[in-house]
Formats: sequence, C-alpha cells, structure tokens
Amino acid sequence: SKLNIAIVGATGVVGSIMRELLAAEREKWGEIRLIASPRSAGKVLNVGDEEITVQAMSPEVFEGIDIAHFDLPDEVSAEWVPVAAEKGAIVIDKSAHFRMEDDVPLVAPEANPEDVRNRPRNIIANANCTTLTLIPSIAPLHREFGLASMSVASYQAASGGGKAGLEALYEQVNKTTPADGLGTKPGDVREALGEEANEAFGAPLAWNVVPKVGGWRDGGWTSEELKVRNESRKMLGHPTLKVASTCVRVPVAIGHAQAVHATFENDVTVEQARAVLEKAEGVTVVDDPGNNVYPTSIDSAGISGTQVGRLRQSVDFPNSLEFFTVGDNLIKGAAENSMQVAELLRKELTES
Ligand code: 2RA
Repeated sequence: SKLNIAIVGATGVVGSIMRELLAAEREKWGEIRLIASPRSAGKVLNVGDEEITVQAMSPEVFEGIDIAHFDLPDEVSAEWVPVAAEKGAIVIDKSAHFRMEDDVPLVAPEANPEDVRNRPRNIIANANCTTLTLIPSIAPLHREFGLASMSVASYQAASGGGKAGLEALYEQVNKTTPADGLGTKPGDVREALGEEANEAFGAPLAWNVVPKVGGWRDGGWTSEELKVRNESRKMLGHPTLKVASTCVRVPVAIGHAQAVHATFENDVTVEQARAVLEKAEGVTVVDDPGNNVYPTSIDSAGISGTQVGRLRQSVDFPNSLEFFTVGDNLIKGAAENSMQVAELLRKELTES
C-alpha cells in the first residue's frame, strides 16, 4: 500500500516547493499531512488541487505517518525529530542538528544512496544547500578519478536565509532604486539603507558581496564553511578529504553558485571529466564559453538538479580541474534531495 507522508514546516519557502514536488507525483503517495507550528495551524494549503488544513505539531499528529520530511530550525528539529521517529515515521531532516551523528546517515542519491538503508534511529539527514548543490558534480568525479582535495568558494543566494532573507534583499534593492551613483563612495550604501540592513546578513546585501554565511566558529571559520567540509567528507565516504572553503552571500534571489578547484589522485583531462559529468545524475553540462553559455544563478532558479560549466584543466596544478557549478538552493539544495531520499525509501519499502 502507499506510504503516508508528512511535510513538517509546510508553510516555509522550502515547504511550498515540497508541496509542488509532491503534487507532481501525487499518485505515488498515500495521505499527505501538513504540519507546522501552532501559529500556522488551521491554514489551508494546496498540494496540487487538494486542499489540506495545516495541523499543529504534537506527538499524535505523526500517528500513521510513514515518512516525515522536516524543515525546521535546528533546535526545533532536535526536539521533534525523535518524537516523530518514536511514533514510527522515518524522518528525513533538513536541519543541521543530526547531520554529523555517526548513527544518522547523511544522504544524497548522487553520492551515497545505499546509506539510506543504514538508519538505526529511523532518521536520515539532508545536507546543507551549499554541499548539496556541489555533490552531484564532485561525487561522480571522485568515483572516477579519486578526489584528493578541493578548494571551494561559494556565491550564495539570499533565499538561503529563507523567506526572511529573500524579503530582506528585495527590501534593500527597492529602497535603493533608482540607484544612480550608489555604491561608488565609501559608506553610501550603508547610509542609504541604515543600520537595520545589517540584520539579515551581517552587512547590506544590495550592491554588495558579503563573506559571511552562518555563524562564527573557532579560528575565524563560519558554520557554513565547516558544513561544506564536514558534510562533503561524510557523503563522499572520504574522512580525510582536504577541503578549503570560503562562503559568500551575493545579491541574488535563488541559486547557490560555487567555483571549485579539485585535485585528484589520478590523471584527469577535461575531456574525461566532461564525459563523466555528461553521464552523471543531477548534472547538466552547460559549457560553451565562446557563445556565452555557462551556468549562472538566475538560470538555475526553479530548475531541478545542478548545472556545471567553465570546465578547465588547472595550469599550475597536476591532476587538477577548475569548474563552476550552480543549483537552485531550495530545489536540489533542499526539497528535491529530500524527495529523492523518500523515493529511495519508497522503492525499498514497497517494491522489495
Ligand atoms: C544559507 N546554507 O544559504 C544556508 C541555508 N541552509 O544561508
């Protein structure tokens, strides 16, 4: 029989994409239950044509649910994910809380689909959006050529900060339009936007590029930079992978981009790498630079999977490649990966 699904955090920006993705494959699933904080309970939301009333979070609301997709702040997931699992649901959790725990698999189908089966706590974690938009290209290259190290610089969209982040960017852009001459003198953008423009991203994002994503950690690192390192190591099954990362917020609505320098154990040519990427799941090669064809953030918005281009042989480093990759941070970076993990579970539980 069909599996019953819960979307927990149904009213958020990722929750609304989850509802769209579910509507597109509605026939695969049983009941769909929408769950959110008591504040949102009673709202009616659509999954396709179906109108579903949002229910408040409680232990009982998970009765009869087979798979629960969670998209909640870390501390709320920490409390409620074990409750849902206790009630018998397999939880796919998008928060950072469980990701690095040894008895919780961290799964992207392009890297380690087999790990879904190893879930002693009935919890499967979904990685951070920056890691998830990198994995579809780096994982197949690692399988083929053996990744030794990577250096990653990210260019992350405002919607990584949820609805509030996106609204903050629009507000700042609207407040600085027309912008003739703005951003050409020290302090002019800060003055135009006022102190409150520091709240969402630590510095104004309109007309700016901000080298801080997430919270500060020891040694001057940000939480986001450490996630790229630690989560990549775990999903690639490569605990000694050398990773350098710098995470940066850019004034873009949707689409996390990354410039990657990757060094492999084995020889690799651009032609070989391109052949691997062209066959890889979740990757579209967009790489015809002479015709201005390369991945850009705006072209990734609303699109499944990731795009890769600007593929080059490193000039000064042996066995190394440079490339640029972009993916919709709300789709492959969150909702789509969660749905792909659910699909692995559906096949395991209903087709074996
Ligand atoms: C961001 N990675 O882009 C975060 C969201 N999980 O802010």
